[in-house]
Amino acid sequence: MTDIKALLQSLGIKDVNPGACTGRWIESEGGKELTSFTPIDGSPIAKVVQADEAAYEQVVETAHEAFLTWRMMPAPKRGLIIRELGDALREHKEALGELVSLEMGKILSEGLGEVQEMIDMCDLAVGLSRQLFGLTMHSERARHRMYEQWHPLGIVGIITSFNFPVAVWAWNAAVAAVCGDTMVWKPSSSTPLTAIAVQHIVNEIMDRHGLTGVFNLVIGSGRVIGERMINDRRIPLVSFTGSIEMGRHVSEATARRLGRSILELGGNNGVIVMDDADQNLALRAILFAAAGTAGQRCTTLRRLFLQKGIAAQMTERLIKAYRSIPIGDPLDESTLMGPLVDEAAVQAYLGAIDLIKKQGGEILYGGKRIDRPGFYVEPTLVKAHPGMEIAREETFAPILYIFEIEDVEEAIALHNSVDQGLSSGIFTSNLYAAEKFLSHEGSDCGIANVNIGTSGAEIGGAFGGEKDTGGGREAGSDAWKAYMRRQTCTINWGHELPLAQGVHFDVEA
Ligand code: UN1
Repeated sequence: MTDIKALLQSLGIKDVNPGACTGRWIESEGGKELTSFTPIDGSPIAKVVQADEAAYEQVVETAHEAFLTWRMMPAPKRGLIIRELGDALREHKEALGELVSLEMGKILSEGLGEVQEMIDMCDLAVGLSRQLFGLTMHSERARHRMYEQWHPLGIVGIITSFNFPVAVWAWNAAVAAVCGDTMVWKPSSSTPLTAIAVQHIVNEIMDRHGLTGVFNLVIGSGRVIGERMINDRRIPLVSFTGSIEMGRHVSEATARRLGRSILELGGNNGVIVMDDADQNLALRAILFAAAGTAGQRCTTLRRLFLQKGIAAQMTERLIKAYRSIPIGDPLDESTLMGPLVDEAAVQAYLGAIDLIKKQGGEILYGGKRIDRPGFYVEPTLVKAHPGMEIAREETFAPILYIFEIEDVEEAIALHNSVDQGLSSGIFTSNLYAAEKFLSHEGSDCGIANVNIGTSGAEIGGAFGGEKDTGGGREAGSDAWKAYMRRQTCTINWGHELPLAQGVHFDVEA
């Protein structure tokens, strides 16, 4: 059994913690207290005094001041600081991973995996710090040189969700930092303690270098602090992870002031299993993608399309496997499915189950709350039909809708018929089906996999989705470009002034 007190202490967390930090912790006299509860049994862990107006102002002012010096440090030197952050995260991996499990409820192996994802991001950002490349172009004018370069942008607002309370911060923070930006992080009010723990780790490194204001934290409600951030002209970019509804609001607010946003919103991810698939492989992938993290990933598998030749057999095997998923305390090593995050999540699950029944879905397995303290529900399998409205929505819980399909064409059409477009997969050994799925006639998602489930993406690729998922990209590939401003430069090193497009404008001068 974990000694919670010792764990919290080792990460710098007190009974009551200030909710704002620039490197120095800021007390908020007018701040309301927020209690963090563990979903394991619903008991309180520790408290945070949320940032008040004055604290928010101080944080943004400091982040702006810090930007003016941070951007002057050469990018590879900024990379060295992120290398130290990666090292510190390696040291704290066990404790921080455990805190993620305690505060958010995912199983320990996934909590540790999340910290690993942060470490991987730091490594990627270190390499990136020497690769913030721009292109050169051939100018159409003689003795002209044309190229583009990337400059730091300013303050990045990072608004994260409870389900990946630390990894998604790292996707943004590690990249933003090497790009020369400073940042203000508003974590989910359900997971303030993991954010405080990360801030303590960051502070130690920045202290060593005599730096403040690069990595900043403000804990407060979306209605107060989130609203301030998205409307704040001093924050040129807001990276938001959360619901489609909130994302639309963030997009509108930032667009109104011609700011930028990176949106990582809801998914309604699907997997197609063809008759020729390796069924064992498919089964394992489906289980992790649908029941892993108790269905609370934006990449969670929610819709399964089984080709008719294997549909009955696969469904039977799934029901059998669902029966044997060990559910319980996420810190217990034998557990594979922990609780939902809170009571509201349980109510949303129960509400969806009601609608499933009303809309003609058949519950094949699960559908009930588990009778124990905390927020546990049964992973649920539903025999669904295409007319079911509820299957078009993202319910953040372990509910998997199963559809039977004739062929790959029908499967892709059904798969693409929802509003969201995050992650997708097909299981097949047929080249035609696999390539069709990956082609522009295929999956309309930001992520498309063959013989792999929908969740558990590596950080090396750009992460994000299309349609109502918001279009943002984070983490690897060239996602860094969103955190910088592009400048196109043309230099005339000759003694003539030719104009582009062959225009003449000759005046005696
Ligand atoms: C999320 O659920 O918001 O691909 C992010 C995955 C993880 C990230 C999920 N690497 O499932």
